[in-house]
Amino acid sequence: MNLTAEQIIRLYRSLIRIRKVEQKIEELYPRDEMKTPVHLSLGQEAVSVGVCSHLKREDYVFSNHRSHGHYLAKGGDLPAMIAELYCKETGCAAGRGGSMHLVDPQVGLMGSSAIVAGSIPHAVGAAFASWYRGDNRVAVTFFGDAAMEEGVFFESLNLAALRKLPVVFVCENNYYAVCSRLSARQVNERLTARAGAFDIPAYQADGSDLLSVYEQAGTAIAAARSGQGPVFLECLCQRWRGHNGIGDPGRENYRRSEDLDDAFRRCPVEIFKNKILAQNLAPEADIAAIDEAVDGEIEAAFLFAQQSPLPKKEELGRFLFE
Ligand SMILES: Cc1ncc(C[n+]2csc(CCOP(=O)(O)OP(=O)(O)O)c2C)c(N)n1
Ligand SMILES: [Mg+2]
Repeated sequence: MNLTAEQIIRLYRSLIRIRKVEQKIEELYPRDEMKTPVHLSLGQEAVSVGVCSHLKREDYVFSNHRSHGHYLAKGGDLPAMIAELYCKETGCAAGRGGSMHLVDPQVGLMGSSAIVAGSIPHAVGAAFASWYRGDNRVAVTFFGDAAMEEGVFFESLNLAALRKLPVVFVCENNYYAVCSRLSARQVNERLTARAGAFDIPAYQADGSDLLSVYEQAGTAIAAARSGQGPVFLECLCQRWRGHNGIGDPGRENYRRSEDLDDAFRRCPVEIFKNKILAQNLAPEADIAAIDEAVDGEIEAAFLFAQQSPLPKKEELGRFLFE
Protein backbone atom coordinates (compact mmCIF):
# COMPACT_ATOMS: atom_id res chain seq x y z
CA MET A 1 0.00 0.00 0.00
CA ASN A 2 1.33 3.39 -0.93
CA LEU A 3 0.64 5.74 1.94
CA THR A 4 2.46 9.01 2.42
CA ALA A 5 4.09 9.84 5.76
CA GLU A 6 1.35 12.42 6.22
CA GLN A 7 -1.39 9.81 5.76
CA ILE A 8 0.37 7.41 8.13
CA ILE A 9 0.59 10.13 10.76
CA ARG A 10 -3.08 10.97 10.32
CA LEU A 11 -4.04 7.31 10.81
CA TYR A 12 -1.85 7.00 13.88
CA ARG A 13 -3.28 10.14 15.40
CA SER A 14 -6.83 8.90 14.94
CA LEU A 15 -5.95 5.50 16.43
CA ILE A 16 -4.08 6.73 19.50
CA ARG A 17 -6.73 9.38 20.15
CA ILE A 18 -9.46 6.75 20.53
CA ARG A 19 -7.18 4.62 22.71
CA LYS A 20 -6.24 7.48 25.01
CA VAL A 21 -9.76 8.88 25.27
CA GLU A 22 -11.10 5.52 26.39
CA GLN A 23 -8.24 5.03 28.84
CA LYS A 24 -9.11 8.41 30.33
CA ILE A 25 -12.77 7.41 30.57
CA GLU A 26 -11.67 4.27 32.43
CA GLU A 27 -9.49 6.26 34.78
CA LEU A 28 -12.22 8.73 35.74
CA TYR A 29 -15.30 6.51 35.56
CA PRO A 30 -15.01 5.28 39.18
CA ARG A 31 -15.66 8.86 40.38
CA ASP A 32 -19.24 8.24 39.27
CA GLU A 33 -19.54 11.61 37.60
CA MET A 34 -20.27 10.15 34.16
CA LYS A 35 -23.86 9.07 34.64
CA THR A 36 -24.02 6.82 31.61
CA PRO A 37 -23.21 3.21 30.88
CA VAL A 38 -20.08 2.91 28.73
CA HIS A 39 -19.14 0.22 26.21
CA LEU A 40 -15.43 0.58 25.51
CA SER A 41 -13.89 -0.24 22.16
CA LEU A 42 -10.39 -0.76 23.58
CA GLY A 43 -8.83 -3.44 21.38
CA GLN A 44 -11.16 -2.64 18.48
CA GLU A 45 -9.98 0.90 17.65
CA ALA A 46 -8.43 0.02 14.29
CA VAL A 47 -11.81 -0.82 12.77
CA SER A 48 -13.25 2.68 13.19
CA VAL A 49 -10.08 4.31 11.91
CA GLY A 50 -9.48 1.98 8.96
CA VAL A 51 -13.05 2.43 7.71
CA CYS A 52 -13.69 6.12 8.44
CA SER A 53 -10.38 7.22 6.92
CA HIS A 54 -11.91 6.49 3.51
CA LEU A 55 -15.03 8.53 4.11
CA LYS A 56 -15.78 12.10 3.13
CA ARG A 57 -17.28 14.46 5.65
CA GLU A 58 -20.67 14.25 3.93
CA ASP A 59 -20.75 10.43 3.94
CA TYR A 60 -22.98 8.89 6.57
CA VAL A 61 -22.05 6.77 9.58
CA PHE A 62 -24.58 5.02 11.79
CA SER A 63 -23.23 3.64 15.03
CA ASN A 64 -24.24 1.33 17.84
CA HIS A 65 -23.79 1.04 21.61
CA ARG A 66 -19.97 0.73 21.27
CA SER A 67 -19.85 4.15 19.67
CA HIS A 68 -16.86 6.20 20.86
CA GLY A 69 -14.44 5.05 18.15
CA HIS A 70 -16.94 5.54 15.32
CA TYR A 71 -17.79 9.04 16.51
CA LEU A 72 -14.19 10.16 16.88
CA ALA A 73 -12.90 8.55 13.68
CA LYS A 74 -15.67 10.22 11.65
CA GLY A 75 -14.61 13.60 13.01
CA GLY A 76 -17.09 14.03 15.86
CA ASP A 77 -16.32 16.84 18.28
CA LEU A 78 -14.32 15.47 21.24
CA PRO A 79 -15.34 17.97 23.98
CA ALA A 80 -19.00 17.49 22.99
CA MET A 81 -18.60 13.73 23.28
CA ILE A 82 -17.05 13.89 26.73
CA ALA A 83 -19.68 16.41 27.84
CA GLU A 84 -22.32 13.94 26.67
CA LEU A 85 -20.82 11.27 28.92
CA TYR A 86 -21.13 13.73 31.79
CA CYS A 87 -24.76 14.36 30.70
CA LYS A 88 -24.10 18.06 30.28
CA GLU A 89 -26.06 20.58 28.21
CA THR A 90 -22.96 21.06 25.99
CA GLY A 91 -22.95 17.36 25.05
CA CYS A 92 -23.44 16.29 21.47
CA ALA A 93 -26.96 15.11 22.35
CA ALA A 94 -27.47 17.99 24.81
CA GLY A 95 -26.75 15.64 27.71
CA ARG A 96 -29.93 13.64 27.17
CA GLY A 97 -28.44 10.62 25.42
CA GLY A 98 -25.19 9.50 27.02
CA SER A 99 -22.57 7.24 25.53
CA MET A 100 -24.94 5.09 23.45
CA HIS A 101 -26.54 8.02 21.64
CA LEU A 102 -23.66 9.99 20.22
CA VAL A 103 -24.56 12.11 17.23
CA ASP A 104 -22.86 14.80 15.14
CA PRO A 105 -24.68 15.31 11.84
CA GLN A 106 -22.32 18.15 10.86
CA VAL A 107 -19.66 15.53 10.20
CA GLY A 108 -22.01 12.79 9.01
CA LEU A 109 -22.25 10.87 12.30
CA MET A 110 -25.99 10.50 12.01
CA GLY A 111 -26.67 8.71 15.26
CA SER A 112 -25.98 5.72 17.47
CA SER A 113 -28.54 3.24 18.68
CA ALA A 114 -28.66 1.18 21.85
CA ILE A 115 -31.02 -1.22 20.12
CA VAL A 116 -28.91 -4.03 18.74
CA ALA A 117 -29.08 -3.80 14.90
CA GLY A 118 -31.19 -0.65 15.29
CA SER A 119 -29.10 1.57 13.06
CA ILE A 120 -28.65 -0.94 10.21
CA PRO A 121 -31.94 -0.04 8.47
CA HIS A 122 -31.25 3.66 9.10
CA ALA A 123 -28.13 3.37 6.97
CA VAL A 124 -30.11 1.69 4.22
CA GLY A 125 -32.63 4.55 4.33
CA ALA A 126 -29.87 7.16 4.13
CA ALA A 127 -28.27 5.32 1.22
CA PHE A 128 -31.63 5.20 -0.52
CA ALA A 129 -31.96 8.98 -0.11
CA SER A 130 -28.46 9.51 -1.45
CA TRP A 131 -29.15 7.27 -4.46
CA TYR A 132 -32.42 9.13 -5.09
CA ARG A 133 -30.71 12.53 -4.93
CA GLY A 134 -27.70 11.27 -6.90
CA ASP A 135 -25.23 12.89 -4.51
CA ASN A 136 -22.75 9.99 -4.47
CA ARG A 137 -22.57 9.54 -0.70
CA VAL A 138 -22.07 6.18 0.96
CA ALA A 139 -23.72 5.12 4.21
CA VAL A 140 -21.75 3.00 6.65
CA THR A 141 -23.33 1.05 9.47
CA PHE A 142 -21.17 -0.40 12.24
CA PHE A 143 -22.60 -3.32 14.21
CA GLY A 144 -21.46 -6.34 16.20
CA ASP A 145 -21.68 -10.06 15.44
CA ALA A 146 -24.86 -10.35 17.52
CA ALA A 147 -26.64 -7.76 15.38
CA MET A 148 -26.44 -10.26 12.53
CA GLU A 149 -28.88 -12.43 14.45
CA GLU A 150 -31.66 -9.87 14.23
CA GLY A 151 -34.33 -10.12 11.53
CA VAL A 152 -33.84 -6.52 10.48
CA PHE A 153 -30.27 -7.33 9.43
CA PHE A 154 -31.55 -9.69 6.74
CA GLU A 155 -34.33 -7.36 5.64
CA SER A 156 -31.81 -4.54 5.31
CA LEU A 157 -29.36 -6.59 3.26
CA ASN A 158 -32.12 -7.71 0.96
CA LEU A 159 -33.46 -4.23 0.25
CA ALA A 160 -29.99 -2.75 -0.16
CA ALA A 161 -29.04 -5.50 -2.64
CA LEU A 162 -32.33 -5.28 -4.51
CA ARG A 163 -32.03 -1.52 -5.02
CA LYS A 164 -28.23 -1.57 -5.40
CA LEU A 165 -27.83 1.01 -2.64
CA PRO A 166 -24.44 2.43 -1.58
CA VAL A 167 -24.36 0.86 1.89
CA VAL A 168 -21.26 -0.48 3.62
CA PHE A 169 -22.23 -3.05 6.24
CA VAL A 170 -19.35 -3.26 8.72
CA CYS A 171 -19.46 -6.07 11.25
CA GLU A 172 -17.04 -5.85 14.18
CA ASN A 173 -16.87 -9.52 14.98
CA ASN A 174 -15.47 -9.73 18.50
CA TYR A 175 -17.03 -13.19 18.90
CA TYR A 176 -19.20 -12.23 21.85
CA ALA A 177 -22.72 -10.98 22.52
CA VAL A 178 -22.45 -9.80 26.13
CA CYS A 179 -21.24 -13.17 27.53
CA SER A 180 -22.24 -15.73 24.91
CA ARG A 181 -19.74 -16.75 22.29
CA LEU A 182 -20.57 -16.93 18.60
CA SER A 183 -19.96 -20.68 18.63
CA ALA A 184 -22.72 -21.08 21.24
CA ARG A 185 -25.18 -19.09 19.11
CA GLN A 186 -24.62 -20.04 15.49
CA VAL A 187 -24.27 -23.23 13.47
CA ASN A 188 -22.31 -21.45 10.77
CA GLU A 189 -19.73 -19.02 12.11
CA ARG A 190 -18.69 -17.82 8.66
CA LEU A 191 -20.48 -14.49 8.78
CA THR A 192 -19.46 -13.48 5.27
CA ALA A 193 -21.59 -16.35 3.93
CA ARG A 194 -24.71 -14.44 4.99
CA ALA A 195 -23.83 -11.57 2.68
CA GLY A 196 -23.31 -14.13 -0.07
CA ALA A 197 -26.92 -15.24 0.33
CA PHE A 198 -27.90 -11.81 -1.04
CA ASP A 199 -25.14 -11.74 -3.67
CA ILE A 200 -23.45 -8.96 -1.71
CA PRO A 201 -19.64 -8.93 -2.10
CA ALA A 202 -17.97 -9.70 1.23
CA TYR A 203 -14.56 -8.66 2.47
CA GLN A 204 -12.73 -9.72 5.61
CA ALA A 205 -10.05 -7.86 7.54
CA ASP A 206 -7.85 -8.42 10.56
CA GLY A 207 -9.51 -5.89 12.85
CA SER A 208 -6.42 -5.58 15.04
CA ASP A 209 -4.30 -4.51 12.10
CA LEU A 210 -5.13 -1.00 10.94
CA LEU A 211 -3.53 -1.46 7.55
CA SER A 212 -5.53 -4.62 6.91
CA VAL A 213 -8.78 -2.81 7.72
CA TYR A 214 -7.68 0.24 5.72
CA GLU A 215 -6.95 -1.87 2.66
CA GLN A 216 -10.12 -3.97 2.72
CA ALA A 217 -12.31 -1.00 3.60
CA GLY A 218 -10.80 1.00 0.75
CA THR A 219 -11.79 -1.64 -1.80
CA ALA A 220 -15.22 -2.18 -0.26
CA ILE A 221 -16.11 1.52 0.00
CA ALA A 222 -14.89 2.26 -3.52
CA ALA A 223 -17.14 -0.53 -4.83
CA ALA A 224 -20.16 0.83 -2.96
CA ARG A 225 -19.47 4.35 -4.17
CA SER A 226 -19.14 3.28 -7.77
CA GLY A 227 -22.78 2.24 -7.93
CA GLN A 228 -22.26 -1.53 -7.78
CA GLY A 229 -24.51 -1.85 -4.74
CA PRO A 230 -23.89 -2.71 -1.08
CA VAL A 231 -20.82 -4.39 0.36
CA PHE A 232 -20.17 -6.30 3.55
CA LEU A 233 -16.96 -6.02 5.55
CA GLU A 234 -16.21 -8.30 8.49
CA CYS A 235 -13.45 -7.18 10.86
CA LEU A 236 -12.20 -9.86 13.23
CA CYS A 237 -11.32 -8.30 16.55
CA GLN A 238 -11.25 -8.74 20.31
CA ARG A 239 -12.62 -6.40 22.91
CA TRP A 240 -10.26 -5.88 25.80
CA ARG A 241 -12.79 -5.16 28.47
CA GLY A 242 -16.06 -6.56 29.73
CA HIS A 243 -19.19 -6.04 27.66
CA ASN A 244 -19.81 -2.75 29.39
CA GLY A 245 -18.22 -0.69 32.11
CA ILE A 246 -14.55 -0.76 32.87
CA GLY A 247 -12.12 -3.30 34.20
CA ASP A 248 -10.37 -6.52 33.42
CA PRO A 249 -12.41 -9.02 31.41
CA GLY A 250 -10.26 -11.84 32.78
CA ARG A 251 -12.30 -11.87 35.96
CA GLU A 252 -15.34 -12.86 33.91
CA ASN A 253 -15.31 -16.60 33.42
CA TYR A 254 -17.19 -16.70 30.12
CA ARG A 255 -14.26 -15.59 27.98
CA ARG A 256 -12.18 -18.34 26.42
CA SER A 257 -8.63 -17.93 27.64
CA GLU A 258 -7.33 -18.22 24.07
CA ASP A 259 -9.55 -15.28 23.05
CA LEU A 260 -8.12 -13.18 25.85
CA ASP A 261 -4.54 -14.22 25.09
CA ASP A 262 -5.13 -13.36 21.46
CA ALA A 263 -6.62 -10.01 22.43
CA PHE A 264 -3.72 -8.80 24.50
CA ARG A 265 -1.08 -10.26 22.22
CA ARG A 266 -2.48 -8.28 19.32
CA CYS A 267 -2.67 -4.66 20.36
CA PRO A 268 -3.83 -2.46 17.45
CA VAL A 269 -1.68 0.47 18.56
CA GLU A 270 1.46 -1.63 19.03
CA ILE A 271 0.96 -3.44 15.72
CA PHE A 272 0.63 -0.18 13.82
CA LYS A 273 3.41 1.61 15.66
CA ASN A 274 5.81 -1.29 15.12
CA LYS A 275 5.06 -1.26 11.41
CA ILE A 276 5.63 2.46 11.18
CA LEU A 277 8.98 2.26 12.92
CA ALA A 278 10.19 -0.99 11.35
CA GLN A 279 9.43 0.24 7.84
CA ASN A 280 10.46 3.83 8.48
CA LEU A 281 7.07 5.10 7.42
CA ALA A 282 7.19 8.16 9.66
CA PRO A 283 9.73 9.69 12.05
CA GLU A 284 9.62 8.49 15.68
CA ALA A 285 9.71 12.09 16.91
CA ASP A 286 6.46 12.83 15.06
CA ILE A 287 4.78 9.90 16.81
CA ALA A 288 5.89 11.15 20.22
CA ALA A 289 4.67 14.66 19.40
CA ILE A 290 1.24 13.30 18.49
CA ASP A 291 0.97 11.36 21.77
CA GLU A 292 1.70 14.54 23.70
CA ALA A 293 -0.69 16.72 21.70
CA VAL A 294 -3.49 14.17 22.08
CA ASP A 295 -2.98 14.04 25.86
CA GLY A 296 -3.41 17.82 26.00
CA GLU A 297 -6.52 17.72 23.83
CA ILE A 298 -8.08 15.09 26.08
CA GLU A 299 -7.29 17.00 29.27
CA ALA A 300 -8.99 20.06 27.80
CA ALA A 301 -12.04 18.06 26.69
CA PHE A 302 -12.57 16.58 30.17
CA LEU A 303 -12.16 19.98 31.79
CA PHE A 304 -14.72 21.44 29.39
CA ALA A 305 -17.15 18.63 30.22
CA GLN A 306 -16.67 18.88 33.97
CA GLN A 307 -17.15 22.65 33.96
CA SER A 308 -20.20 22.62 31.67
CA PRO A 309 -23.71 23.06 33.16
CA LEU A 310 -26.22 20.25 33.52
CA PRO A 311 -29.49 20.66 31.59
CA LYS A 312 -31.95 22.81 33.51
CA LYS A 313 -34.55 20.78 35.42
CA GLU A 314 -37.43 22.59 33.71
CA GLU A 315 -35.95 21.70 30.30
CA LEU A 316 -35.57 17.99 30.83
CA GLY A 317 -38.59 17.30 28.62
CA ARG A 318 -37.12 19.33 25.78
CA PHE A 319 -36.55 17.31 22.60
CA LEU A 320 -39.25 14.79 23.59
CA PHE A 321 -42.34 14.32 21.42
CA GLU A 322 -45.43 15.72 23.04
C1 LIG B 1 -32.74 -5.62 20.32
C2 LIG B 1 -31.83 -5.74 21.52
N1 LIG B 1 -31.68 -6.94 22.11
C3 LIG B 1 -30.86 -7.07 23.17
C4 LIG B 1 -30.20 -5.98 23.68
C5 LIG B 1 -29.25 -6.12 24.87
N2 LIG B 1 -27.87 -6.08 24.35
C6 LIG B 1 -27.14 -4.94 24.38
S1 LIG B 1 -25.63 -5.14 23.65
C7 LIG B 1 -25.93 -6.76 23.33
C8 LIG B 1 -24.90 -7.62 22.65
C9 LIG B 1 -24.37 -7.01 21.43
O1 LIG B 1 -23.35 -7.81 20.89
P1 LIG B 1 -22.72 -7.42 19.53
O2 LIG B 1 -23.77 -6.99 18.56
O3 LIG B 1 -21.85 -8.55 19.09
O4 LIG B 1 -21.86 -6.13 19.86
P2 LIG B 1 -20.65 -6.01 20.91
O5 LIG B 1 -21.26 -5.65 22.24
O6 LIG B 1 -19.96 -7.31 20.96
O7 LIG B 1 -19.82 -4.91 20.39
C10 LIG B 1 -27.19 -7.14 23.78
C11 LIG B 1 -27.77 -8.49 23.62
C12 LIG B 1 -30.41 -4.74 23.05
N3 LIG B 1 -29.78 -3.64 23.46
N4 LIG B 1 -31.20 -4.65 21.95
MG1 LIG C 1 -19.89 -8.92 19.59
